[in-house]
Amino acid sequence: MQIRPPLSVAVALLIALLLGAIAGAQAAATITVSQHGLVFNQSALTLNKGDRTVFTNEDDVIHNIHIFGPGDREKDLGLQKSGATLSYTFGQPGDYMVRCNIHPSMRMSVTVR
Ligand SMILES: [Cu+2]
Repeated sequence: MQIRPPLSVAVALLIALLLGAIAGAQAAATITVSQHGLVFNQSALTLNKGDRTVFTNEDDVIHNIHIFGPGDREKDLGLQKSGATLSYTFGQPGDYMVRCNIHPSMRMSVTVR
């Protein structure tokens, strides 16, 4: 004769597995990077794939964020007026360089894991 666990035990195990899977999945974060005094407030940033970065322009001048990623991937976020915010989601793991096209000394590195 086969011994079978009661259905309630099987359901409880299934729920525990599902909750574990949900807890293990990392929610995407939003990180704010400010541009103030012609510098990024962080020189190096480590993010998880899918995290969103919000760039704020706290200067009185226009900036132009340009992102260079792995595999010659690049993205020009365009002109950013004083007080404006732009966001970018780093979708692929790798090493990125972020700079301002107008002020080339403004640079930061981003590592996406
Ligand atoms: Cu700039």
